[in-house]
Amino acid sequence: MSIKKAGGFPSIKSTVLALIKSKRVRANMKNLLKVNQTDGFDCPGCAWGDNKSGTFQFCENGAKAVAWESTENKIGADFFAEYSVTRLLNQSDYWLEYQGRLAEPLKYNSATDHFEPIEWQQAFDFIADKLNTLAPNEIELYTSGRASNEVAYLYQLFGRTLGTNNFPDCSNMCHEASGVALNESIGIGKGTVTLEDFDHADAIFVYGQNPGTNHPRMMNALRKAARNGCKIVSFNNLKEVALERFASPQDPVELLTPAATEISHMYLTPKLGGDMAAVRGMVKYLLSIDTPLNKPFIDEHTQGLDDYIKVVNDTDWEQIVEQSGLSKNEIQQTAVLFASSNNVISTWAMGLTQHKHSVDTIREIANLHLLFGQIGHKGAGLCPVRGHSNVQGNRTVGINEKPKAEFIESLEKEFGISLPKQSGHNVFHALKSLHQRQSKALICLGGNIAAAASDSNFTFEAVRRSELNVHIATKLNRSHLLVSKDALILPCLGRTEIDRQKSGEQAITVEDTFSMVHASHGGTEPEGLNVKSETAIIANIAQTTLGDKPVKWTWLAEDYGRIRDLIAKTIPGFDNFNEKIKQPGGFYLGNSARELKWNTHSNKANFSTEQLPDALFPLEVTEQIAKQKQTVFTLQTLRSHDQYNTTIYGMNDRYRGVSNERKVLFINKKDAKKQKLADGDAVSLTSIWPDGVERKVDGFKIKTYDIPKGNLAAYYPETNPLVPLDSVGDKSYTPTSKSVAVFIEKSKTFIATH
Ligand SMILES: Nc1nc2c(c(=O)[nH]1)N[C@H]1C(S)=C(S)[C@@H](COP(=O)(O)OP(=O)(O)OC[C@H]3O[C@@H](n4cnc5c(=O)[nH]c(N)nc54)[C@H](O)[C@@H]3O)O[C@H]1N2
Ligand SMILES: Nc1nc2c(c(=O)[nH]1)N[C@H]1C(S)=C(S)[C@@H](COP(=O)(O)OP(=O)(O)OC[C@H]3O[C@@H](n4cnc5c(=O)[nH]c(N)nc54)[C@H](O)[C@@H]3O)O[C@H]1N2
Ligand SMILES: [Mo]
Repeated sequence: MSIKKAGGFPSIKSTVLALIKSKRVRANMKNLLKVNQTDGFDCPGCAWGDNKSGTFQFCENGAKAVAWESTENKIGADFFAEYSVTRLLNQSDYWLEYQGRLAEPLKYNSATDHFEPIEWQQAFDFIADKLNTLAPNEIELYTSGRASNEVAYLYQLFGRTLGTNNFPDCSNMCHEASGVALNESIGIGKGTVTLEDFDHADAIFVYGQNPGTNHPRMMNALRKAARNGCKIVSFNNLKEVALERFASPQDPVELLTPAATEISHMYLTPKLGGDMAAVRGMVKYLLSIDTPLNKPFIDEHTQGLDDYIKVVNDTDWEQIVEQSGLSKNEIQQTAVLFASSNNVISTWAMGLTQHKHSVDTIREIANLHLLFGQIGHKGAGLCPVRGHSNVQGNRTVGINEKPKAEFIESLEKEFGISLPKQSGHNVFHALKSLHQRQSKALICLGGNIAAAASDSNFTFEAVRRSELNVHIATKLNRSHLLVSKDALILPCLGRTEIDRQKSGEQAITVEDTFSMVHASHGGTEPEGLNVKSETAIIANIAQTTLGDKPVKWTWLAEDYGRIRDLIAKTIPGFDNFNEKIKQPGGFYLGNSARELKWNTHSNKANFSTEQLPDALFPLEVTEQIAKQKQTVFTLQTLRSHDQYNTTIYGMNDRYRGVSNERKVLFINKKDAKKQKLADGDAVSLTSIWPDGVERKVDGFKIKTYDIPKGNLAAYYPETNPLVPLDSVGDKSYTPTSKSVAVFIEKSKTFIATH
């Protein structure tokens, strides 16, 4: 069935179903009313901002996240006595998390192959003893972007005091390319706009992003803008229904009738990886018709224009059209719209960041903004829309394998110790190092590194080879089960729960996509759970490992305000931190580029001057593709409507018309016909990479779809076995999850798909 609009009544229905599934309808109704409210908690869903207006501030997918965390189901000693690790490994990701909240600390017993309960202090002693036998560079400290500022700050201080900058984090697989690109172009790795700017834009360009599913609250901003006459231009490889027509669940007419708001004024479907060519084409056209550039802005604030213009002139239209997959006419129309608008915002997400040439693509968008001075004024700017709810805050407070020298100096001054300055490991280097057994301990502050990272066979083995694995988590997942020797699971409080420490109830803080920092207080009791807060867990591990060096860790965790005082002393922008979070809505951290201050080497905003890439893939892969007998496609791996990254809430992808299925392969009708495939046929996918390793997944069902010829789409994490670990973005090391070279074959045997 084709879906005509996103949002509307089915969203409400799906919200209610999620509450029922949690078996705590009443408590979670209460929870939902507290989401993103001044006295409530920050939605554990995405990092979109909110205006704390007093009306509903949650969306269908935020409700799923809340209900998933705040479930009645629990797993503890009995569950783990029943299931061996080997048995659990045979279960799906969905099944593992669905069993419920992790209810007590556990340690793996390799003799019995079961996790068994352990006392908290024994767990801390065990971890400390092991860490104290290792060299600092043998320890990997992973973070997923849900951790609060307070725990993230303690965590980085702990790692650095141990002597390492090995902080692989989910950003490495996510918006790393945005950070690298924006730092080089405008001197700060964050977006320059605020939520309010969306009310003042007269054009919004949305690249490679599916907000209807992944940032549903962004749909409210887009809907409002569209209704006010703002022109929205979507660049997306797929026709995502929410970007076409959206019905607000808060508007009675749109809720109950077929009415909806048309979101996109123009909708372009470039080929995978074709956005840089599209934007280059826009600039080329505008230069060719002598469009007046913003000369005063360019002269005062930028450098490198002449070289950029030369590169643009040297790029020919043939290459632009071929690589973008768009017509010259489409490109010209969007260009005119950009240049004729007073205030333009560009937003993007994984469709831009997970390619080989992602950094150059994002810099090309920055170039376009610089040409017209579309940055640093109301309603204009660059907006990478972040994923995890506090992934941006984690970076701000020091989760970074390549810390800036000033930050390390500031910590050294405050704590009177010497800290490591050389770069540590990102996810790519951490997995390589674990695989080579050079790293020996993996501590995970949340997340699911094994399922989230690419090249599943290699990655699973890398995690399994670690001598010590420590997972601080709310729900059981695959990473916890990849054990050989010593492994511990330390269960923690979730965002929705009350966090009591010695000084009383605690608030944590988070930073959204718009650099707004605010407090979050959980509201429900963690009934029947022997859990600790993440902050308390990290403080105890640090205290047991390091003693009071350089701080009394557990004393800090008795009152999170003490941690915030340290953040205020060592990180710019946080003065009076404890006072400022009392303001409703929190406070704005500021953004240098928005103020037209450029923290780059040149002290100016820099035009980038890169050629278009010769191909989406490295030369060796391109050569191999040329020799291939089968037709080679480019596959993107993406999210369904019923998942949060590796957490699978259900088997439907409502907006794309998929139900009860996750192993689906979206393919153009003509491509399917050529391959003699029909809807429902089962196929295998094999990726192409020049290392002789077979990377294959099987049992994916064909679904013909509106997608450019030569491109495919399928869900992650099921497709992660196909993404070679070495296939990463230039300068960013982000896995190229949106461009994998693959060929398809009919499945030889019937395979049950879930
Ligand atoms: N409910 C829910 N919310 C989430 C998440 C979740 O899993 N579930 N994940 C969170 C996280 S960590 C993140 S990073 C974000 C992710 O948010 P998104 O980036 O929206 O996530 P994806 O599903 O990867 O979608 C990528 C989109 O880009 C398009 N695309 C892919 N390749 C290209 C390309 O080359 N060019 C163009 N123009 N388009 C392309 C795809 O068709 C798709 O619409 O969402 C966050 N919010
Ligand atoms: N092929 C492919 N791979 C991708 C992507 C893609 O688009 N395609 N996207 C990438 C992106 S953008 C990202 S961000 C990464 C995500 O990588 P991760 O952040 O590592 O993965 P998540 O699935 O978000 O982590 C889910 C787990 O977090 C734990 N958890 C949930 N809430 C809490 C909490 O409050 N505290 C703690 N301590 N633990 C909690 C639960 O145990 C749950 O199982 O995946 C990346 N991988
Ligand atoms: Mo992400």
